[in-house]
Amino acid sequence: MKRDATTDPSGAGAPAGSVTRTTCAYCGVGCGILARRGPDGTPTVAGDPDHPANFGRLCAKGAALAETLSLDDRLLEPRIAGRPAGWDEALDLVARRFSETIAEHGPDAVAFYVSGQLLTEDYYVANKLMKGFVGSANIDTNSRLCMASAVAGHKRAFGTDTVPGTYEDFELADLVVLVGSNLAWCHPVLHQRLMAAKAARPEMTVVVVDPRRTATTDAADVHLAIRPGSDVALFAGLLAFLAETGAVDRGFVEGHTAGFREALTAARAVGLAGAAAATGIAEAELARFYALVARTARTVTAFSMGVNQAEDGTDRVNAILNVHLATGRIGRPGATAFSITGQPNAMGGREVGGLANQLAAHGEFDDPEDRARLARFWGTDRLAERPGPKAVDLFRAVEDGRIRALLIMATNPAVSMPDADRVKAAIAACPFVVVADVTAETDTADGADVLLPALGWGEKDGTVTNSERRISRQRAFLPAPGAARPDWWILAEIGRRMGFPGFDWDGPAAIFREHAALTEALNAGRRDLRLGGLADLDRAGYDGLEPVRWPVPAGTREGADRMFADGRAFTPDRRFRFVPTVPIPRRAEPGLVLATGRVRDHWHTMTRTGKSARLSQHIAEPYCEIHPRDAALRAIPAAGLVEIATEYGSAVVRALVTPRVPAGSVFVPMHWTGRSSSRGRIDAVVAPRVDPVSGQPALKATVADVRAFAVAWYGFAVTPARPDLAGFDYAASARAGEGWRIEMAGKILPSDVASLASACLAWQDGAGTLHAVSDPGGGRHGFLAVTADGRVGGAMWIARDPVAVSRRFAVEALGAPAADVAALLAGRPGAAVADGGALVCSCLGVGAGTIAAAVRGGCRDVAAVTARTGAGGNCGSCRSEIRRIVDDASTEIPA
Ligand SMILES: Nc1nc2c(c(=O)[nH]1)N[C@H]1C(S)=C(S)[C@@H](COP(=O)(O)OP(=O)(O)OC[C@H]3O[C@@H](n4cnc5c(=O)[nH]c(N)nc54)[C@H](O)[C@@H]3O)O[C@H]1N2
Ligand SMILES: Nc1nc2c(c(=O)[nH]1)N[C@H]1C(S)=C(S)[C@@H](COP(=O)(O)OP(=O)(O)OC[C@H]3O[C@@H](n4cnc5c(=O)[nH]c(N)nc54)[C@H](O)[C@@H]3O)O[C@H]1N2
Ligand code: SF4
Ligand SMILES: [Mo]
Repeated sequence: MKRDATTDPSGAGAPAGSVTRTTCAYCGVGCGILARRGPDGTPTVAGDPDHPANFGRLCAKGAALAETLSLDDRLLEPRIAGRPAGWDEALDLVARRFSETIAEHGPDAVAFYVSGQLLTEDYYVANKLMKGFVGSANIDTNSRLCMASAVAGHKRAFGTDTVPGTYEDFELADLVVLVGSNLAWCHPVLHQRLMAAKAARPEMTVVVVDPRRTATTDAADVHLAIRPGSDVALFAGLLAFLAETGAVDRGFVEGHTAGFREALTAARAVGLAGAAAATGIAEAELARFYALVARTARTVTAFSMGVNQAEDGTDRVNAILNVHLATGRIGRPGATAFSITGQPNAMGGREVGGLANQLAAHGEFDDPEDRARLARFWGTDRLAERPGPKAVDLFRAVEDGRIRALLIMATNPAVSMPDADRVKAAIAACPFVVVADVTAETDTADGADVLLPALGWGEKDGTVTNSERRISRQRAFLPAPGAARPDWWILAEIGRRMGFPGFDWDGPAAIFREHAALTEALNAGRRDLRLGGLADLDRAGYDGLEPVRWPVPAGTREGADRMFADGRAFTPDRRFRFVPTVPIPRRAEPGLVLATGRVRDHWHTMTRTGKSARLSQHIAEPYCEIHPRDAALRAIPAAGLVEIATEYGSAVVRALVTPRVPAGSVFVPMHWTGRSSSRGRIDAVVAPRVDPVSGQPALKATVADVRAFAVAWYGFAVTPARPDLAGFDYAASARAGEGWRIEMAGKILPSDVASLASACLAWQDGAGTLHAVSDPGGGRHGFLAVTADGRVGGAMWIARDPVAVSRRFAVEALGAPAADVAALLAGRPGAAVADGGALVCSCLGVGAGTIAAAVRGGCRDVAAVTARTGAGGNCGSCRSEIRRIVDDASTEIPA
């Protein structure tokens, strides 16, 4: 995609023809990327074969990064109350309002809400400004919604927030247990590494613990479809089983841990029978899993949001860690517990103290030595003395006026916070809100007084830390667009203009050096987070920094491998701690348990992946997976609409009736916003209940009322421009080619259907021909706009039932010559044209129809389909979907 570099203050980015080594913008796997600029400057990306996270692999999202770099929706200048402003005016206003608010109401009246998508250097400055100089700990981050339970669990067991293992451990293990993780969709390259290791050593076993069938369970040997919320019981039962069967490593427990007896007592109260009752897994099957764990020394237990995002999330983490401590499976090759981080820099944010209850460099509020050293290092007498409010409480404080000036950076809480309508209202009512973002229009930016344009991926420069503690450089290769500036610069300017010392760095290298030096000043001889070996990197050294895993103490450059190999934790007595965990009883409320999460090709609130037509084709609409039994009970038809409601709010999404989700619960993705849908913002429904230890919201366990959303008509359109979705009872839009595809539905069909279609297609009379067809009963209508030069300028279909039009065919028709008007009006390819069907392989653009045709043509397994069609040949995250098509079709194939 071509970019306009006319207003670049810092040069033109990397020169045409150059290759820049950088790191992916998305998940915590932290893949290395080679960004090339073509002869005309057009960027393309490829996996970096030398990066130790991915060795050249990329998933569909990473591979499509170049498609998300257009500037059309970017925020390119500061805005005050909606009008463009200069940086000086905007920053002076922000600094003045923050200072006035502090003078009038105290430091706790201002707050920052930041993000694991900031670079470590940005994050460091945000935390220094708030905790060090404003003098409040009113800074929390979207990592509260993501990693907080893992952090709290690590600290309870290890005394520090340390991920002990490495990606290599996944490859060395004989048993990998994935808990509450849809690795195949959410961390595809790590999943691919795991699958490659398993293919090389078929004796390796992969077990997935997830109430739902997913692409990850499809690729596993064993799927333990536990009842939602029964993870503590599962792992407590396992601990009791290990003790009963003599599988406990006595030497390790006695020599290196404390609290085993209490944890075992709690676990025995659950036992095998209790675990079976709680999880809904038969005792015999559970015992088989337990025995497998008991006899497999090289076991990795990796966990993600199905564990962390729960009211007992921290206990779930410790229930898992207890099992690893009991067996001494920590810090050994192929034997570790492993928290998989979500965002590209969830880990880096933790290192600089981005959470309201942490100090920089893993320092603790309740440790006077930490506070004294930190205050000395920063040269401040205003260091915050106690933890600040965690995300949900922070927005409560905004709501009730305790917080009166708020800066939101690199996160979209009006969409991603639970009880999102309330959060959106709190932001709207706050006297002064600053939003720093790359996107001009977001649901959060709607409530801002000042918008500040940030540099995005490919433009900004700094470091990120991935799930295995590996620090990698993100490097700029694109010019800074418009007036956009780096996040660290925005924060440092605010600090300077508020009159604080120590905010005058000349670039991210200087900030990194300060951060590295601080880890040493705080932690040498006390904790493991040490970067002293990198504290003297000059500009060239920083620019050339190779991926390195912390700790990197002073005097070294090599970086570390796995942690805790010496069997010593960072608790006061250097012993690991067991934590007794007690399952919480199930809620006895009527309704279905709503779990929320992710889809393969979209990232969060879609401000970036939503720009790629390719990524938008896999799943183009918000949906609700619901079991056939629950759908039948509620008279919800396949592909009909459902309304999901709680006391907090409601949402309307498409029904996906499938036995892949268990009866009694539903699954809805978190990605749709007030911009991409009329009513698909699911966090409006989600309860703001939190884990009492970590403050992390239980985003996977809201009990909701789910019912059919009856409509009189359904519509589907492909259009060159996105229509306003606000007027529809239901609507969702997605990029398609150079235009848009829109799903619609309504309670009342307007009597003038043609006007509805013209409005939707933005059809100008005289611009060409608008063909129309209706069936005699009047239920089905097709409209086809053909431009003066004979191309499809848009099309729309309306029916009383969900529109049976080939989406792929319609999308591909947009802008193409309108050869077969009858076929186009029918919304189906003519007999001679094969329908590619729903997109399965985003990397190579292969649809379900093509794959099914290959299977009919004799391909009997995934490898054969890949050889014939290319599908699954790149990132591989669609292989389990291909396998499903092969399995489904194979029964139809004559032998
Ligand atoms: N494609 C894509 N990848 C991403 C992201 C994205 O937006 N899109 N975001 C990134 C981020 S920030 C994060 S945090 C990660 C999240 O990565 P994951 O945690 O893997 O993804 P989720 O879909 O949130 O949830 C994982 C699984 O938890 C299961 N689950 C629900 N309730 C329970 C339960 O009670 N117990 C257990 N054991 N499991 C349960 C759900 O069925 C779901 O399959 O993904 C990262 N990668
Ligand atoms: N129901 C439900 N809700 C959830 C979750 C769930 O599973 N279920 N998951 C939770 C989790 S784990 C997470 S991590 C959050 C994610 O939720 P958010 O952080 O709210 O989601 P994003 O869309 O990633 O928001 C990032 C914002 O920063 C902007 N941006 C991108 N790059 C930059 C940059 O370099 N600088 C600046 N200043 N801005 C930038 C983007 O345009 C976007 O507006 O959602 C949480 N919410
Ligand atoms: S797995 Fe995909 S999204 Fe995650 S870092 Fe690698 S390429 Fe990026
Ligand atoms: Mo996350």
